[in-house]
Amino acid sequence: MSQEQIPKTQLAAVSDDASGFEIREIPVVQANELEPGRALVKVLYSGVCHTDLHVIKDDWPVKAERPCIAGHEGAGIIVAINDPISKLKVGDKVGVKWIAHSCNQCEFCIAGDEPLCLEAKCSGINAQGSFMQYCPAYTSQLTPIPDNLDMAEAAPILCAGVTVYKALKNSRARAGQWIAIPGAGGGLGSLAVQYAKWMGLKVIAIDSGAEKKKYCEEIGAAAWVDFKESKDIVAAVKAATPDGLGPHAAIITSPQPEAYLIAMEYIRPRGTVVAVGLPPAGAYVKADVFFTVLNNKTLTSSYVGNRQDAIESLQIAADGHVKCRIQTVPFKALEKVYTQMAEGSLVGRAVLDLFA
Ligand code: 8ID
Ligand code: ZN
Repeated sequence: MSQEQIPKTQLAAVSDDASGFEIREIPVVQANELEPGRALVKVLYSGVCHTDLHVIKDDWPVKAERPCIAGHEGAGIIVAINDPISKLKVGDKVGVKWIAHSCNQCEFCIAGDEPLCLEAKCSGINAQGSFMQYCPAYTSQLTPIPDNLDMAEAAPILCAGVTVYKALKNSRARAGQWIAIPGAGGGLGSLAVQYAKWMGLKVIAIDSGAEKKKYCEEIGAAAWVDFKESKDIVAAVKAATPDGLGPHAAIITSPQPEAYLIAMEYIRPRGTVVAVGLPPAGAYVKADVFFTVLNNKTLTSSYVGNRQDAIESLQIAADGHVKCRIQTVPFKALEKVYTQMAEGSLVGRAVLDLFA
């Protein structure tokens, strides 16, 4: 069943409670112990998403089943499989995503809305995620990774990439139009800038600090607004469009609630705000009812993507149209990555090398 020696133990980042996590040795599920419908994935790289930090801090109304192992941008190789129906096989390069499992038979799955499946399992919540060297993953949501895409570069696409790619589709913005991206210097946001540009959109990047400004301009943002320095963000975002009416859409990728209080104001009439960032419980979107109606504005949301979105977003990266700025660090640097993420000093994505 297995072509390579599978060790008995491995390192995993295990969280016992909301105080944090510990990287410790745990058993590896052996090939003959794999449940039906599972593959053992040797995780080579895993991106660190702000979601992982929300999960281990118990930020959200949905809590992890503990002990939990977070991580959902895992790029690895199948080393064993127990699934006679799946076309996947040992040696395949695959991605472990946020949606770890879906039934693929319910109304939502059949319509391509697998993230809404009532039986969905999520990495770190009720399925083991990619912050482990050998992940016993469900085959139902494993995503093939194109051969010509570097595995470390593929990792951030598995959540950040697919999520913003889908959100851009849901924004209804068309080539030539303007889009605002709060959170543009972060993992999701910096990929959103690039997918948006590839789709022919003009981007107003909203984030803070000279390094993020420089990076957003390098990857093609047409305008920049610093949310910490700007006295009037709404006016600055509107002024960035040639007619002063504001962008046609906004994709909110900020993990903090403030960005949700102003976006419905700065989009132009008939514009769309797409909620993506997931601030801690108790965050609200602010929208003036009268002007939302008179100006026909839309508030919508976007939650990761389906299997096809994942395949498409990876292919766009493999074709060289988007490239996440990654900082590859050893597994033991996870704590430091979380600290940098919490203080907002990370540009692009940190990617863990699970075996370094
Ligand atoms: O399916 C989904 N909807 C989905 C999928 C994946 C991730 C949602 N998320 C959520 C995460 O849970 C998190 O809440 O998206 C959010 C962003 O994740 P991320 O991109 O992984 O976070 P990051 O790399 O830390 O980047 C966040 C950026 O936001 C900026 C920060 O400076 C940082 O660059 N930011 C903040 I904090 N407040 C801001 C504000 N008010 C802001 N940018 C603009 N305006
Ligand atoms: Zn994520």
